[in-house]
Parts: sequence; structure tokens; C-alpha cells
Amino acid sequence: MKLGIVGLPNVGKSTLFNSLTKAGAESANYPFCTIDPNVGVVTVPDERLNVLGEMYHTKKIIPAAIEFVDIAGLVKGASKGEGLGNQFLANIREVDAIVHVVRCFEDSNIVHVDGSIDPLRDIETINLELIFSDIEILERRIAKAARAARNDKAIAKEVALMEKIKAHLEEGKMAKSFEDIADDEEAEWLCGYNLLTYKPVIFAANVLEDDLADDGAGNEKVQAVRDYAAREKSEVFVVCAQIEQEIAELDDDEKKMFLEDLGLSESGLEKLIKASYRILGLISYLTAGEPEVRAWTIKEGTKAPQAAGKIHTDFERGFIRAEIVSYTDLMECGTYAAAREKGLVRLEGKEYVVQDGDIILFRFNV
Ligand SMILES: Nc1nc2c(ncn2[C@@H]2O[C@H](COP(=O)(O)OP(=O)(O)O)[C@@H](O)[C@H]2O)c(=O)[nH]1
Ligand SMILES: [Mg+2]
Repeated sequence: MKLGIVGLPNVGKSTLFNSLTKAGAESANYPFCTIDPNVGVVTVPDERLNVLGEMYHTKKIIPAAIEFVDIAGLVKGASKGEGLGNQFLANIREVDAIVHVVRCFEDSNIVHVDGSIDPLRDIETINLELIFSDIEILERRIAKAARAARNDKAIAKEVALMEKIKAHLEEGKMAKSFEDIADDEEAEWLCGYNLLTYKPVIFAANVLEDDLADDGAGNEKVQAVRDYAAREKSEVFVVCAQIEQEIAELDDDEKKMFLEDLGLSESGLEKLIKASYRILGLISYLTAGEPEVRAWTIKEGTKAPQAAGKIHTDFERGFIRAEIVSYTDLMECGTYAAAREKGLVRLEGKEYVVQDGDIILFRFNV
């Protein structure tokens, strides 16, 4: 999973990015590292992995991972190629979801590009750039398809759809809110355009330390972002990027105490990871053994063979069946053998929908 961090300059994107990747990089043994200064990998905290690791005397624990990209350079006019904006917009096109940082904190030492703190105005500014960029994408596609559309009904249908989406965007609306979809084919097309304004968004309301304890309830700017996000069916999480950076320096015990002092039960990183799993409809299944205990991220509703395909395409192609015990059942029984005796290790076939916390052994033949 890949998340892109966007927002106006000086809202706290890089501070957040640095704290996330620092906290994440140290937490585990992960085969990725920081790829370049703007791309970082964060592991997904999952207590179940440690418990399984002990049970199996595991040599290696591999948590699920999220890749973050710090996308700078989004300013008014970015879509018109001012500055490096357009290139940065291209970076966002590959992400699964957008983390949109909005400044809700006052600090006279830190300049705001538009002179005052107004998160809704800032959101509109960024959204407009994303919308312009999407319009351009559609225009290019329409121009390319126009000639073929004259002799091909399917292409003509698609061009008509693109025209409708474009008109929707030209009203200043996001592709996400486009509802005039006739059938599955059209839904698939819309999905395939990779439009920026079609991607799920999580707003990170960057606040002062004082606003953390009540989760921003006393800050009317945060409330404004919440109302906006609710209308858009987006998620919001309240964070103080500066504090997050301090937390990232601490070890686990210190971190817990520090959070308790602030009246918090989890760090911004944990909140963000949960929000992204929710908004993308993701769950984790697990594989466990002595060599390695590992979490695999899949979309809710994924069937066993496709889940197996996450590990290796051979597992999907040659899928025979899956041997599954749920994490809770395994914990209640204490050992795999005991779970098997109680009939809690199930054999599931191609139609089985994988659940969060399923511990799976795939049988395959290629
Ligand atoms: N007071 C305060 N300052 C912050 C916070 N987050 C970032 N800053 C400061 O705001 C400035 C811009 O932050 P930066 O992360 O570089 O913003 P970017 O341009 O969005 O990447 C820096 O001086 C940060 O130290 C915050 O939560 N509180
Ligand atoms: Mg930056």
C-alpha cells in the first residue's frame, strides 16, 4: 500500500513524513529501507505477530508495510506546470490513498502561503489543482479516442462517459462524487483512469500540542475539517506533527509514558495506519512458522486464491486449498495441535473469503 502526503507548503508534511518513517523504520526487521528522501516505508504495528513469534520460536517477524511519499511542490498553479508542480502531481497518480495535511495550528513564526490559517480554503486550493490535473488527463484521453469513437460503439460509449466526468470536474467537483454511472463497465473505466480526485483521502489536521488531549474538539478549525470530511466520506485524524517527531525518537516504554502524559492512547502514526486500513477496506491475514511470522495486507472480501497470490503467483495459479485457524481460536487453544483436535483448523476452498487474523497455510500444486 502506498500513501501520498500532500498539502500546501509549510503545513507540516515533511515533519509528519519524517516522524512516520523514523518511527516505522526502527520498529522492525523489514526487507525495505528508505528508498529515497521522499519515500519511506512504515511497518504496521500488530501485537499478534509478536505473540505468534514466541509461540513458533520464530527467527524473523515481518509486519505489513505502508509506503509513504512526501509530495512537495503543490501550490496554486501546480497543474499549469508552475514550479515543479506537474511532476509532483504525477507522483500522486500511483498512490492508493492521499493523506492531505491541513494546518490547523497558529504559529506566527511559520509563514502561511496565503497569509492566514484557514484549512477549508487550503483544502479547496489543493483540490482545485487535483481537479485541473484530472481534467487534463481526461482531455488527453478523449482526444486520443475521438477518431476511433466514430466507428466503434464501445469507444463512443467510453468517450461519452469521459465527457460527463469532465463536465462534473469542471463544476469544481471531485471525481469521487460522480454518480452518473450506467453499469459495471463504466465503473471499471472510471476506476482505471487513476484520477487523483477519485482516490480516498485522509485529512491530517495538524494542531498544537494543547489540542491533542481532546482530539481537536475544542479547535473550531479542526471541527470545520471534520464537517467537510464527513460530507466527502473521508477520514480525519488529529495530529501534532512536531510532537510526533519527538515521539519517534523514543523507545516503546518511554513512548507509552509520554503518550499517557498527553492523555493519549496511541500515536499519530497508529491513528493514521488505522484510518488508512479503514478507508481502503484492508485487513491482514497471517502466516506463521519457525522461519518467519508475517502479516499480509489484502482487501476485505478477497478470496483464498487471490490472498495466496499476494505471497506468490504460483500459490494463486496452483491453489488447491487453504488450512486456516483464526488467531483468536489459536490463542484460546494454546497450540496448533490442540486447535486441530478441537476441529478449529479448517480446510477451505477457492470460494472462501479470507478474514482478518486468519492464520493460513496454503496448499498448492504447479
Ligand atoms: N508549532 C508547530 N510547528 C510545526 C508543526 N508541524 C510543523 N511545524 C513547523 O512548520 C514548518 C514547516 O513544516 P514542514 O514539515 O517543513 O512543512 P511542509 O512544507 O508542509 O513540508 C517547520 O518549521 C516545522 O517545524 C506543528 O505541529 N506545530
Ligand atoms: Mg516539505
